[in-house]
Amino acid sequence: MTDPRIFDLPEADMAWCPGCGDFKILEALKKALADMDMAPEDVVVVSGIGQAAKTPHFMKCNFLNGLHGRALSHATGVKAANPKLTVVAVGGDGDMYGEGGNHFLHTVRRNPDIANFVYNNMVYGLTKGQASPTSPKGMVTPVQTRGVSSEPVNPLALAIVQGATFVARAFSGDVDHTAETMKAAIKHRGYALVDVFQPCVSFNKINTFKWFKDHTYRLGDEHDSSDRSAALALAMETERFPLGILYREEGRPTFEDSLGIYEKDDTPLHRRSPDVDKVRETIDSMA
Ligand SMILES: Cc1ncc(C[n+]2csc(CCOP(=O)(O)OP(=O)(O)O)c2C)c(N)n1
Ligand code: SF4
Repeated sequence: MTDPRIFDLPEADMAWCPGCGDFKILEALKKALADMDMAPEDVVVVSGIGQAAKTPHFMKCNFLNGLHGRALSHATGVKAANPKLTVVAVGGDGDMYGEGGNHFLHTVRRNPDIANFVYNNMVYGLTKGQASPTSPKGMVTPVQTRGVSSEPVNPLALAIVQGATFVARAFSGDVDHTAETMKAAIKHRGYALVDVFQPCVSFNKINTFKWFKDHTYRLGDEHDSSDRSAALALAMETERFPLGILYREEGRPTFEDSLGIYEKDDTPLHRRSPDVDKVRETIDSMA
C-alpha cells in the first residue's frame, strides 16, 4: 500500500476556508489512489470552475482545469485519447449539475471509463452562497432572498434513470468510507458517479457537518446494488439519505469501446500518427 503523501503538493497555496468539507474529500481521494497503488503520473484529475474544482491545484498528479461545467467532456476526451490513464473528474454541485448539467446527462449515456466525484454542498461556494441545483426548496440565500422556488435536482435518481452503471453517495465527514466508495468507483469499468456531501462552513449554515450526520445512514449488506428499481427507490429518499453504492452494473461497453479504435491496437490515440492521405480523402468525400 502506497503512502497517500505521494500525492501531496507542499507548495500548494490552499484557498479553502478552514473547516471546509473539501479538505476531507481531498484526503479521501489521495487515500483511495494510494490504497490502489496508483502513481501520480498515471492519474489525471480533471475539473471546471469552483472551490471543489480547485482540487487538482492541490495535488501532485496530472491535471486539466477547464471551463465551468466542462470537466466531464474534457475527462471523456482524455480517457479516449489514452485509456491507460486513471481519469477522475471533480467539481461542485453547481459545476457538475448546473453549468455542466447537459454534459452530466450525456456523459452518463456515453459511459466513459471515468470516475466522477461531485462535492455537493448545496450552494455555490466560490461565488458566496447563491442557490445551486441541489439547494433545497425554500432555502434563503443572498440572491434567493424569499427562498428557492424550484425543485432541487436529484442527481442520483437522474443518473440511475439515465442508465449510469455506477451510482453512489458518500459524506466527507467519514473519510474512510468516502475513500472506499471512491476506490470502488475508480475500479468500476464505465462512468461512476459518487455524490459526496460536503459542508460549506462559510455559506451554508443549514447543511452543516452535524446536519449531514443526522440526515444520512449507511446502506447495509441487505441492499442488492444490482437491483435498479431498489436503487432508484433509495435515490428518491429525502428524509434521511443513504450512503454507499446504490447501483452497480458490470459489463456494459464503455465510450472508448464504442469508438472501436482500440480493438486491434492498444496504442494511445495521442501516440498514433494520422494517415494524412486518408484524412484528405475523407474531407474531399464530404465536399
Ligand atoms: C460560465 C460561468 N458562469 C458563472 C460563473 C461564476 N461561478 C464561478 S464558480 C460558480 C459556482 C461554483 O459552485 P459549485 O460548482 O457548487 O462549487 P463550489 O464553489 O461550491 O465548490 C459560479 C456560478 C463562471 N465562472 N462562469
Ligand atoms: S466557501 Fe464554502 S465551499 Fe468554499 S472553501 Fe469556503 S467553506 Fe469550502
